[in-house]
Amino acid sequence: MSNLKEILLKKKCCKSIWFMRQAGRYLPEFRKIRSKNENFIELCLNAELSSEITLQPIKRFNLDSAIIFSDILMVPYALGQKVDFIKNKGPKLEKFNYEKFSNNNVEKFTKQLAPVYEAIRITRKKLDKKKSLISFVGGPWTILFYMMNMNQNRQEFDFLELENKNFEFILNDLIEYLCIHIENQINAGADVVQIFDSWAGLLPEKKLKDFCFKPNAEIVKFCKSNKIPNICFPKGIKEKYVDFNMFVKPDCINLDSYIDPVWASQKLKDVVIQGGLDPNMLLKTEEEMFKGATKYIKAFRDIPYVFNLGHGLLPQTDPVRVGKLINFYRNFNG
Ligand code: 1CP
Repeated sequence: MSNLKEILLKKKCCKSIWFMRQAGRYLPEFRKIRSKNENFIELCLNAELSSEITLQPIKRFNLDSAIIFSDILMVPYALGQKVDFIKNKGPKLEKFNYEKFSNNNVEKFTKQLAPVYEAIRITRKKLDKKKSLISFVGGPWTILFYMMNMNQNRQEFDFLELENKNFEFILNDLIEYLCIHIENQINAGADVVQIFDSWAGLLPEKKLKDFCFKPNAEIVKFCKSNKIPNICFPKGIKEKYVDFNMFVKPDCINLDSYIDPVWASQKLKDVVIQGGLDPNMLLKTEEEMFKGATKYIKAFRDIPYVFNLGHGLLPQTDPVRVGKLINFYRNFNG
């Protein structure tokens, strides 16, 4: 078995499996910790607990990689914007203030996130050397989306506002801070970084290049110049996955559930492919789940592929099912 870092750097064909949101609400051992820690940001800033949560799915399922328990919204938090997680409504950020934002500096930012780096150091010491520890950031557009509170009033948000020149400045500053966060996580002991551009699919086609392709390309360029294995996830951009892959050239690209795996195996070149299986498949019958997984395993039989989902594990997923899917994948010889 090779670890994820090696698979990404050498574009190796080799079995490897982990899940987005593997450290999360479907696990009773996570819910137990969560119930005693009401403030989600504070939980992410508790290095011991963050490390313990990161290792929970590894202990239970012996997955091939661990992903650090944190959140993409720790970056706006570290840039001085208050972040609240409202039950059943998702995250809510304090109104954006440009002056406050531009008063940030690298030292202050890094200091705010010190517990995340400490959690990585603790986890790396405890994690089997053969397994990769994955760090992550949000894509610049996705972070901007939350910083401008577009998630709370999506209907009202006028995409013409994207013409606003200030957005370009903010995006460029964000790219810098995101690269610093990546570098700090790698220096603390993470091996790989995943860039979650979860809201890329909301961008109008004519904005995709400026708000998604170019910012991701800058981050990937930074990663490559520092030999940091990287995974991009431009969720929801449909057939534009092809242009994204050619423009950004990441080491690995994560598919969402709308991308047909056979199409992807023919169209996405010179890249390791990851994920794709619809997390809803884990809520169906076992037979349907295995059939769904088989489609991905077969489509990517001859190219480097990392088994994962098209989005995070859902909170209502039965952990027993997760175990069955892992065994199915590991024992697959068809
Ligand atoms: O108990 C709870 O209520 C907290 C739920 C939770 C968890 C477990 C949130 C709130 N974040 C997380 C952890 C998290 N978030 C991880 C940890 C590692 C792992 O994967 O196991 C990661 C990688 C993220 C990344 C993240 N946060 C993304 C990108 C991936 C995606 O889901 O698209 C996004 C968009 C967020 C924002 C966020 N954090 C939490 C919520 C409810 C949201 C909003 C998501 C949405 O609006 O759908």
